[in-house]
Amino acid sequence: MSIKKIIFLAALSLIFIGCRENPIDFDGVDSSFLDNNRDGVDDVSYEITENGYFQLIDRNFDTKMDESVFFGKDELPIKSKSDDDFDGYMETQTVFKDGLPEASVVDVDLDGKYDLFFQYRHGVLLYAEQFILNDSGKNHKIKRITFKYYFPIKEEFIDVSFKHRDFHKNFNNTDQ
Ligand SMILES: [Ca+2]
Ligand SMILES: [Ca+2]
Ligand SMILES: [Ca+2]
Repeated sequence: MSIKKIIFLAALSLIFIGCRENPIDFDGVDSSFLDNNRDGVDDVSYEITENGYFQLIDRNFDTKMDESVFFGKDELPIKSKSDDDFDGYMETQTVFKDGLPEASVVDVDLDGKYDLFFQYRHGVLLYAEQFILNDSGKNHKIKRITFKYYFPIKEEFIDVSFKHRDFHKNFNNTDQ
């Protein structure tokens, strides 16, 4: 962890204890760590909530935020939303455990039903699932790809009778 990040986190702790500023104002502080590509435009910002803070990131430097990570008061990430195809819509959600990604879902067409699911082990991608609709409306399939070193090593299809909306419907998606 960089010295700047440590100073920032210390400042953040003070904000939790005392007066709250939202979004955080870094005036008078060296905030170059908010400018990932050093073009003079900040790509990272922070917003404080009752239970922690959001880190908002513009990863492709088009000035539009495309990843929002929520951190608890212990500074560990809890969940994130992201726009991983950079089309302006946040289709991907991830939950974290012990600071590492645990599972992700992607709602490809933004209809409220998850289409892809990713399971991680210790933050490393273990398998991915895609819900495949059957034209008849029942006996759908799940395509599951297993990974090792992020490389696909196994592909299988699993017949399922449940509806598309039930595909990983228990995914942790509570808003702070
Ligand atoms: Ca920048
Ligand atoms: Ca962006
Ligand atoms: Ca998107």
